[in-house]
Amino acid sequence: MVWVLDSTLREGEQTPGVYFDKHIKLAIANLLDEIGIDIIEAGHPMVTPEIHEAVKSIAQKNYKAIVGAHSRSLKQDVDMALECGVGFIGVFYCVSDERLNTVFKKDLDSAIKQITDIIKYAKSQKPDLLIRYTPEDTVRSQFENVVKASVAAIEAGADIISVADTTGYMIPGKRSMYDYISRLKEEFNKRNLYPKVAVHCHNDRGLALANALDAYRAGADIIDATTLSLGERAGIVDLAQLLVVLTVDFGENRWNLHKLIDLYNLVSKHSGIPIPANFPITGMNAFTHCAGVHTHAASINPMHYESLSPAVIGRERSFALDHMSGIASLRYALNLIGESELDEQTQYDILKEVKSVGQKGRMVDLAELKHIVDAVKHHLTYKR
Ligand code: HCA
Ligand code: CU
Repeated sequence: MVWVLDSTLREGEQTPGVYFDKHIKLAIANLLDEIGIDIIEAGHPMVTPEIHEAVKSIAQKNYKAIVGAHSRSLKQDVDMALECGVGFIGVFYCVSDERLNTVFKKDLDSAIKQITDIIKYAKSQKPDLLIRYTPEDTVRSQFENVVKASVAAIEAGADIISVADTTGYMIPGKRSMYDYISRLKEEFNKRNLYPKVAVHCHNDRGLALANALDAYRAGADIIDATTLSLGERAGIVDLAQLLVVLTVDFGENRWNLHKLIDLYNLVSKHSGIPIPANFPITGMNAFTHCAGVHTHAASINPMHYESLSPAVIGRERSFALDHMSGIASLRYALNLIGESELDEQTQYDILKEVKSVGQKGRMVDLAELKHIVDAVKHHLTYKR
């Protein structure tokens, strides 16, 4: 059973220009909990007093979900996170030679000391706290450094090691997340260490979900995602896509997927980021058939042009009327507006009008279709 960690409120709020008011953060967290998300990463309390306040109020909601905070490997960050009452804390520290030499100006051993001191401290303050250590930019860091820091972190009390593809660098079959996770787990197991392994995949190459599924295949225990794929740059794994694939294709059937649309509408409205019309699962067109050949076959049996049922997330399929439409789509739509009795010539006259509206780059909805039907009927009586 894999856990899903949602980071809409932490990684997602790092999307340029995105800010959620405290009451919106709470509403988002409520929906995440109703969906059945395992861990809600609620924010990095040290960043602003508003985030601090929000993490605290989310942590006090008594959700089924574990509420977590993000934290640098610094005592003041950990103290603030603990003060919020969270059950999970994610500390991160990059251990690549390049970052150590040019940014932190520290050697690996002193970095590891800082990481392990902070983990021991956090654990001593709250023994049942779930602690994740992330060697940021894991996959581009020297593997030996990652292993050394992670092993030390586990021995200091970390429960979860997260493999972060911070820059969306991995490629299935080439720089494989499957291989990376397998090798890392081997290193742990060799030392009789069995931490949970998490994966955090950025989408810079559009491969975040593919890499996350590669990690899952290698036995990752936790997958990070955000609503609408929000996050730094191109964001991370999209939550709805992840949950639907895990449910439909991998039998991980634990989530209330019917709440996803409410979540996406809420997040889209308050982030100012529209849901692209062709976004998988939640986009307006995700279950809309258009070309005549498609609608004809799909109206006989949707499986001809669908490998996912819209019912999985409580949506309905639709058939678009535009310049691509054929008589089958039109008849289907005419049925829906109670106009199934029109003679064939009239139907073709209506189709001609629909196509001419479509050629202007617009779709005809059912309300407009009624007007077209009325106009065509009127024209016929007038002509006779
Ligand atoms: C960040 C970078 C991060 C951290 C992930 C983690 C990443 O914004 O701090 O702490 O698990 O992509 O590496 O999101
Ligand atoms: Cu990230």
